[in-house]
Amino acid sequence: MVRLADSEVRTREVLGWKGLHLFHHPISSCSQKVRIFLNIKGVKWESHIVDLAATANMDEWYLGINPRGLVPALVHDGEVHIESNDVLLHLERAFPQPCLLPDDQFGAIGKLLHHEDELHLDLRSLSLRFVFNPASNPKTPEVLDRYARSGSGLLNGARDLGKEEQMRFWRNYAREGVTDETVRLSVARFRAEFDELERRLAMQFFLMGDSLTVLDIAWFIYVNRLTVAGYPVARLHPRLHGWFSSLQARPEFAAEVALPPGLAQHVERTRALHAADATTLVDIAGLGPH
Ligand SMILES: N[C@@H](CCC(=O)N[C@@H](CS)C(=O)NCC(=O)O)C(=O)O
Repeated sequence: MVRLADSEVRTREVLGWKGLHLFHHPISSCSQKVRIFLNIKGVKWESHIVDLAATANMDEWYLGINPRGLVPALVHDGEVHIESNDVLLHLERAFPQPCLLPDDQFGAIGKLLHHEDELHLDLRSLSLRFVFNPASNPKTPEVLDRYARSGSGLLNGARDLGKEEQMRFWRNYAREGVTDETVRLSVARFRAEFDELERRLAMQFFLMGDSLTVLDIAWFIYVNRLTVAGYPVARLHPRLHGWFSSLQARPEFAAEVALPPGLAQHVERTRALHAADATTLVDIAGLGPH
């Protein structure tokens, strides 16, 4: 579990905060995951939006809460928890009802969540190219330098490799954007995972059996983002699509993934431009019907 030692929280004021405070962003997939979880648990929390487009996550103040500069981050009665899956594990302990992580599935779900987290940079690459498609890169060299210099760079007393991974990702993105080769690799990784989920759903209604668990919430978010990016989930993984649609019909899920109208239009425009020169996700990854 990634809980910061109090001495590592440089934005000291949050140590005195009572209750649940979530630092998040409406469109961030990991934030959506935690918000759906909180909706299902029915607990009250206070919202602190971190403006990712304005790179507020790379400011000294926020790095004093999450030294990796990522959302979400949770402050619970003055304790700082980062990494969305660890936040969920903490919340499950604090609010056990309704149960989303049965004791007898703790190990298996933990492993599968770790697996999901490993695909996060693939999700980000595909989102950048096919969903956000920014006109210019908000992570300018100045912002990245500030990010590198700010914050402790330490987590639980050790040099934080997580921040270094973020630096590598953004420096690479500044150099070459998201290349076709990256698209192909990332899509192939998702396709393999989705095939595995499709197999699971042949035998059961939810990913771990007959009850909804945190694993369904985690993968729902990824399937949602890939669908928005243009991945043909319904055609390639019909059972996964059915599972996704049934979750999407629930208000606790739907409310958190609804695209703001401005972004929905932007995605449509991007899709039309890509379709015109045969550079949609389906075109590049070779997923078209042959
Ligand atoms: N492994 C992390 C990943 C968090 C992450 O990458 N969050 C994204 C939003 S979904 C973020 O904060 N990106 C920072 C940025 O865009 O600069 C977690 O699960 O919390």
